[in-house]
Amino acid sequence: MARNMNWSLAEELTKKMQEEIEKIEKVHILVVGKTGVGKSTLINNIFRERLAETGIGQPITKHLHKIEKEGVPMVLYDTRGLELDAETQNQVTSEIDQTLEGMAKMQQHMHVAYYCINASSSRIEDMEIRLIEYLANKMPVILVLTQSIGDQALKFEQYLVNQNLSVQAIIRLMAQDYKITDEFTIPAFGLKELVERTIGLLPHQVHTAFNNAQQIDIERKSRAARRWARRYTVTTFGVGFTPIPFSDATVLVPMQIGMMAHITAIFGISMDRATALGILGAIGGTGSATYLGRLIVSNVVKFIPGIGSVAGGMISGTTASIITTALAMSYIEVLTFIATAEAKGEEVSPRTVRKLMKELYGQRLKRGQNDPDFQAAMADIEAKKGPDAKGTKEKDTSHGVSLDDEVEEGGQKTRINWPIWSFRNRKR
Ligand SMILES: Nc1nc2c(ncn2[C@@H]2O[C@H](COP(=O)(O)OP(=O)(O)O)[C@@H](O)[C@H]2O)c(=O)[nH]1
Ligand SMILES: [Mg+2]
Repeated sequence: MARNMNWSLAEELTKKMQEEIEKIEKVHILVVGKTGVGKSTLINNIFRERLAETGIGQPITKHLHKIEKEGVPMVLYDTRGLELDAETQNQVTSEIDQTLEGMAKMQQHMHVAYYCINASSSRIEDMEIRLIEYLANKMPVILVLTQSIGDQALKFEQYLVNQNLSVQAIIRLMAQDYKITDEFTIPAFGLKELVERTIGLLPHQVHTAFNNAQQIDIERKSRAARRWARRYTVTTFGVGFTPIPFSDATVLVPMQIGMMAHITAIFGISMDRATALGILGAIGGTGSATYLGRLIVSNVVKFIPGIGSVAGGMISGTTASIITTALAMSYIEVLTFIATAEAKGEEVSPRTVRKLMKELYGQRLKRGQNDPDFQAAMADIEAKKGPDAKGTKEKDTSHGVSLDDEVEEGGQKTRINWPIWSFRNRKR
């Protein structure tokens, strides 16, 4: 089999992944705090890709650095050399003003600021309070107590709560395991709470970007991807899906490539071509699209119980949706596995990915119509078709690819009930 053919399909998949990422509206986050408090450590641990080390850092003003990385739909603004003398503070605030103005011209917003204070310092200077108040007039601010240890940090937090600062939350955390002695290490904590609070404050249109960039709540990434995949199946194979002629099964291939690319973008993971190739290999696609199309019919379909052969030379909508659901959901399981390993700093070989994908996809195909995810999608389709279709149609899914992150599977809202920052004092 021509090896470059394999590569070309893998290349197409990774190219589509990039295109999907580029469609996501970026989230902009400002990280403020004195040198050494732990801003870089926070950034490297909360977001994937160790951004503070590997991202492209670019000075935009004397004290502000912009950190970006291709494939991560986020822009970080990191303060450097922040001292709290009056002069530096004036400089910093005017630099932030200037940056915000520049962003406004490009219809961008600073969505949230993390103001970082080292918890063990146990004090906050007047200058810092002024800086926080200044920021809070421009954007929602979360006060992050870094390197928090024990009662001392707890007391400091209590003290800060009593200060009634204009912040949306105060979060104590340890961004990275902290070794005290050879025998004793304080494990990292608090990052998940920071992720939740942040999402509660972010405007809806950048939830996808933030969820993509964070590496703390993998479950949330997986949920968002599953939600999208389920809707995708419903809208693609729902009302009026016509059976595909046997010979045209190749139409499924570009569709599935597109679907996998979209899932990757929602989930947020960087995938190299070797891994993409492993995944395609696992689903039978180590050849051209035509080859994969034939495989879908001759190999995949025979796995699915109760279908066996392809009746009348056609693949039914049901069969196509079993295949699609199996592919989407097993793919998300594989991404979950990779992301979990990567968050722990472990690498996953393309071989392992290929093996896992093959196993999970095969399991789902064998379950066929008994796969719970397939049944859930079918239930959604029935609900859409039913006589009470009006009642269930409160959400327009006609475009099918909403990136909505708020409606949980099962329909409950998960939005955190956190006070929404009001644009008070905003005169412009
Ligand atoms: N173990 C551990 N060390 C931390 C943490 N936060 C900061 N540090 C340490 O504090 C020092 C300064 O942190 P850094 O992130 O570079 O601070 P920045 O100047 O605000 O970016 C580094 O040596 C870090 O290892 C943390 O959460 N855990
Ligand atoms: Mg730093």
